[in-house]
Amino acid sequence: MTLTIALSKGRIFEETLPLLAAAGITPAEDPESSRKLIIGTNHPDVRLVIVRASDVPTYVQYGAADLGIAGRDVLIEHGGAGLYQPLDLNIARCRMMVAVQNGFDYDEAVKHGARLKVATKYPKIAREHFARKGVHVDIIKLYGSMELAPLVGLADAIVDLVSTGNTLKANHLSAVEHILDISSRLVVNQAALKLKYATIQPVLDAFAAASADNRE
Ligand code: PRT
Ligand code: MG
Repeated sequence: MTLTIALSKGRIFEETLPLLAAAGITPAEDPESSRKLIIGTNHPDVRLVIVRASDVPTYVQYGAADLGIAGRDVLIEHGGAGLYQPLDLNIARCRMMVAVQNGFDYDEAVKHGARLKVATKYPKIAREHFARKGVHVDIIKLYGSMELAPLVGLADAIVDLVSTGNTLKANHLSAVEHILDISSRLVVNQAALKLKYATIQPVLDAFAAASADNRE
């Protein structure tokens, strides 16, 4: 029975390689240099499909992939329908933060009760965060480079992922609130888990054992 695993290029692929190795799976090609979207492995029955990070839950939800790896950010925005999420892999870790331009008085803006303009790729997370705080916001949906928005007057604040903090710093922004800790999780199609249990379970076990090393 063929097992299809959905992964995104870049940090998730890089950090998943050791987990795949622990399960005895070696990709036949490097997606960074290959233009192929379907990549075989040393296992005749295991293939990887390379998709946008935010598309991974969708491929798994509809069963086009049996397994996938996606950030908690992506999973919250997707909603998680049809997905079993058995394992936090503790890879691609970062924090979801609120950030503003240096010198912008965020506490005052929030206290003042005026509507805050918030630019983000994560409207659901942002909306829920400000609703919990009782702050009125206008959410401006962007698809990338949120850091630019406050610099050109598109927004008062951004909700974005931060890992080293270098991108904020380089753009004269500061983090003012920590919303969530983010890491990537294994997601499994619920029907595939039943139908392909014998193939999937050993992969789950290998990933669980290998990812235990990622815990602090
Ligand atoms: O890049 P693309 O638009 O195709 O998709 P993507 O950005 O969703 O994919 P990718 O591969 O960049 O990220 C995949 C997952 O990695 C995300 O869903 C997160 O769960 C996780 N992750 C971990 C991060 C980061 N760290 C991260 N630092 N995703 C994005 N960033 C970006 C952040 O948005 C900001 O622009 O890196 C910048 C900040 O980094 P620092 O180190 O300067 O703070
Ligand atoms: Mg990216």
